[in-house]
Amino acid sequence: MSRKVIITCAITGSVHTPSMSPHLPVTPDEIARQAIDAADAGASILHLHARDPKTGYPSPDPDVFMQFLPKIKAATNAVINISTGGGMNMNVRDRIRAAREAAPEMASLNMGTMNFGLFPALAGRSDWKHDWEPEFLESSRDFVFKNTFSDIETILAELGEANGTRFEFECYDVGHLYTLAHFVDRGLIKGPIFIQFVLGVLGGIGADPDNLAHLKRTADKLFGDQYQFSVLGAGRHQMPLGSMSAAMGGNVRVGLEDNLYIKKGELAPDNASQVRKIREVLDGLSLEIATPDEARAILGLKG
Ligand code: KMH
Ligand code: ZN
Repeated sequence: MSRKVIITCAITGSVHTPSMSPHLPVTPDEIARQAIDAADAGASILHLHARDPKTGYPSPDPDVFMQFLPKIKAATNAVINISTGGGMNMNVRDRIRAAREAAPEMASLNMGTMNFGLFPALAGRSDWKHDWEPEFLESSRDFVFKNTFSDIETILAELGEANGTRFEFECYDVGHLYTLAHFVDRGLIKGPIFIQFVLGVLGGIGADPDNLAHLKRTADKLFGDQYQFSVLGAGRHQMPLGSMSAAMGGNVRVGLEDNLYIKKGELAPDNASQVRKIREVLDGLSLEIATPDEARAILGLKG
């Protein structure tokens, strides 16, 4: 099979707040609708968080996930990827509840503890403005995203070993690749390994081409041909670094979790618009996209 590019779309996340964009999906129906449209546009993996249906506050509640997961599964063949990163005010037990219960083909696994800077609020853009947002953004100044070695072990055991879920290993810095290699050495992680290089989060590696090249060189050294990579560039770095990933032999993640814009100064009307935009780039590079089943084969998913 010639190389196919896997597009992941991260639909809502837990970083952006509803007032930042009226197009950020918040209710279960909105999340389902935008996820289905993103899959129809060519995303083969859907990375999913949940939000409180009334306030838009990030939620770990499996019951909320169950209000949109069945709809997405009924309407698409996309790979479901449930976040275990959760959100700022969740502990790791909360963060893994939904993925434990839903036993998806894929879940995220964040490979280290770090300071995690959220993005500044752009106030006054929508009716979805809620009282919790100013405090949420203020407290993010001291947000330590906790992913200890034992947290990682717990997720590998309770999701991976117990349920056959495989992982999007989110690596925000070079050291996270060495942590990943440590778990591979211990036999707790087996290939094919799917690494999401995350660039441009404040507290992680900066978003520039040289850093991406360094991450890839390091992963080549540590994992040889046992891995696939994808790139998530935060904010305005999404499309440039995604395009660079594709040109370097990698895959791409887009979605409103990572960037609210479709181009400078213009909010993305939905997630599907970002999928279509990266598809145009891939087309221009004569690269084909992977279907969900092709993504399953490439990443060794349980299907
Ligand atoms: N929000 C992204 C920078 C997760 O859900 O596990 C990383 C992320 C974390 O997607
Ligand atoms: Zn996420």
